[in-house]
Amino acid sequence: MKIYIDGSFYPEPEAKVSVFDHGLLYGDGIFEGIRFYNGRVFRLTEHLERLYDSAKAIALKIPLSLAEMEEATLETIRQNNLRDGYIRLLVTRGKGNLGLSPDRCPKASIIIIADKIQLYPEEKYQKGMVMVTCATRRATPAALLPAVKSLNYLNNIMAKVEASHAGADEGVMLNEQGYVAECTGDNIFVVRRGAVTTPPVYAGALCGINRGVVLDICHELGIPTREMEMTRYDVYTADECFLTGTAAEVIAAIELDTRPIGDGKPGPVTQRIIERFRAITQSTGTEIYK
Ligand code: PXG
Repeated sequence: MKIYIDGSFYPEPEAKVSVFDHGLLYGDGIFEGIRFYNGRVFRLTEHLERLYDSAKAIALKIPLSLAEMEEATLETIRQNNLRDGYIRLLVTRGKGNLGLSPDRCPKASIIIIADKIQLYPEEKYQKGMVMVTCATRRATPAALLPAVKSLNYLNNIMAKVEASHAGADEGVMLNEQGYVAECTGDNIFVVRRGAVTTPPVYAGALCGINRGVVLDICHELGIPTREMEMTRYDVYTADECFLTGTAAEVIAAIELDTRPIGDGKPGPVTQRIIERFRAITQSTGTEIYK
């Protein structure tokens, strides 16, 4: 495997960062997770735009233009001869000293890893995911902006730990007010009487790229959509529930806090959306090998 670091490619054992990198010392940095399918990168521009927005929000200057970043990303996939896989793109504050101020970090570091994707087991796609509500709340925007895809993921990781200790596949995270924000690494949707609802981004969700793709699919299929605050009640009493994210794509969720959602099986609206989603991922995107 060849990994991009600051303009050069390194074999995996030699792909290393400084122990003084503030990405490591303080979680000071941002990232993206991006999929490529069938020789095409899915929604590459949208992911890169979100990366540059995250950078702006944390006052981080990325030393490449968006076009240069796009080329570096494509070249990393080419160097690894892959057609299907996953990209992890990181921009850290770079090397500094032991003080937390980024003033001593002269240049941000860019790391791009292209790898095969580790998917959820096929059984989860057939049967759907079991979820619990986490006691760990989504970080409030007053403390850490949830729209920034930062390297500071401890909030979500603690929620993930809760979910897995409870024997569930995913955890539902609430915001400070107790409204549903999202899951630990996925956005959440419910279906009720044929209409699709997802929490608004201001409820504490990341503005997921696949969330946007699914809203577009619903419009195309004539399925009504709403972005509305939701409580656990709305999930307990939904006909269907599904999650979206780069790793999971679109996956049904069939239980929350021991209550089956609908009949406890992946529902027909979810299935229609999954079918359309798969067709779009296979047929659109930025060509890697031109
Ligand atoms: N919410 C959060 C908190 C995320 O981290 C999503 C929603 C979905 O966004 P996209 O743009 O991917 O549709 C994410 C992204 C993993 C993993 O291994 C998942 C993400 C990030 C890093 C790792 O499951 N999810």
